[in-house]
Amino acid sequence: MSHTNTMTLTSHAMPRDARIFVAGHRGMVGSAIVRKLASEGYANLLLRNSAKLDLRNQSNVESFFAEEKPEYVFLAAARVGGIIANSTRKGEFLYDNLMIQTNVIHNAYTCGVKRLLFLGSTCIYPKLSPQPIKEEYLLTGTLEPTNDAYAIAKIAGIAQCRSYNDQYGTRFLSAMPNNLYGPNDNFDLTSSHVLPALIRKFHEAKVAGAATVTVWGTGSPLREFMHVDDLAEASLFLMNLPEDSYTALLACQAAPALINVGSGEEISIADLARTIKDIADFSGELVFDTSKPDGTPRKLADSSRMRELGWRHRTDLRDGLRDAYRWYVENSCNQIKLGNNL
Ligand code: GFB
Repeated sequence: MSHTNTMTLTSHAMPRDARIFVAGHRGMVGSAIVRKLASEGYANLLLRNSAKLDLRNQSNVESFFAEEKPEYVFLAAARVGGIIANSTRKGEFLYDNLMIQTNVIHNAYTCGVKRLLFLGSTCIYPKLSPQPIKEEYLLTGTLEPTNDAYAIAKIAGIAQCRSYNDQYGTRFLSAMPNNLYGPNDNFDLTSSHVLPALIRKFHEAKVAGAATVTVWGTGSPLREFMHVDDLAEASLFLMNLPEDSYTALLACQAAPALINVGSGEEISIADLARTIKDIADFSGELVFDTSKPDGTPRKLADSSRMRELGWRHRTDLRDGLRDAYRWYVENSCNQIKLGNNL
């Protein structure tokens, strides 16, 4: 925790009583946004779980917007998952994400939502993009095949926000975070991302007195990680940007209405595994299963636009990993759940 994100303290586009819809509020990202909104005094939050409101259903979403009339929307609902879920369930990742975002973004337009923040991931950028990845590299090369269905859906969402801004004058912004972790992460080993998977694997191996833990792939890919509370803070920061800064982001010629939100904290999968091994106090060995895919070799976001606006992440990776490990141990009995934020 090293600095103050001053702009969040001095200007607020969203009044404290604004009607704010957090789509996907039970997922890791949505729940972090709800915590942050609540801590800042926003009391008029519109929250629906998927049993009450299936965001893939056009008429349900239409009725919800017509009845509740949200003024601001954080679109954190998505079908998400790690490398194996992404590569083996492409139909679900494409269909669910396209349906959710199409319905929410369209109804945000028809109901006159003032600002909408659409969240995706840095896997939307080309597999072999120059590093660090600037927003304008979108659609300049071939996607990583293990997550191309998810990426294509998210790119469609970015295009929808841009197209609606152009044609209808909406003020919708897309933010692309790097690999996130934190409370309410998905710890199911078949569908989770690497960080929660390793936390669970090392903890269970320690408890069982196992000799080894298996890490997928070669361990050489680099990933940039950020605590989800930092993304939640960035999301409010963007939603509360003063009008001129927000307008400049939407109008940015190189990459309109698109901004990266990263920490710059990059680490190889092997080093991540060693760090979590340490934190979990596991004394056995690592085994690399190279029959599993590595995915993209590197995806370090260039987050200089966020920094120029005055935002920086707060949580150092090692501190964040310790917190995430503690959270898992305290919640592991009831938090092993399936991988989606619907
Ligand atoms: O986090 P992860 O599943 O997804 O995997 P991506 C990152 C790297 O960690 C890959 C390795 O090289 C994995 O092979 N890895 C090692 C493991 N051990 C494990 C393990 O036990 N579980 C998992 N899951 N990985 C996803 C995309 O890409 O990242 C999504 O598929 C999204 O679309 C998300 O962008 C943020 O970082 O490769």
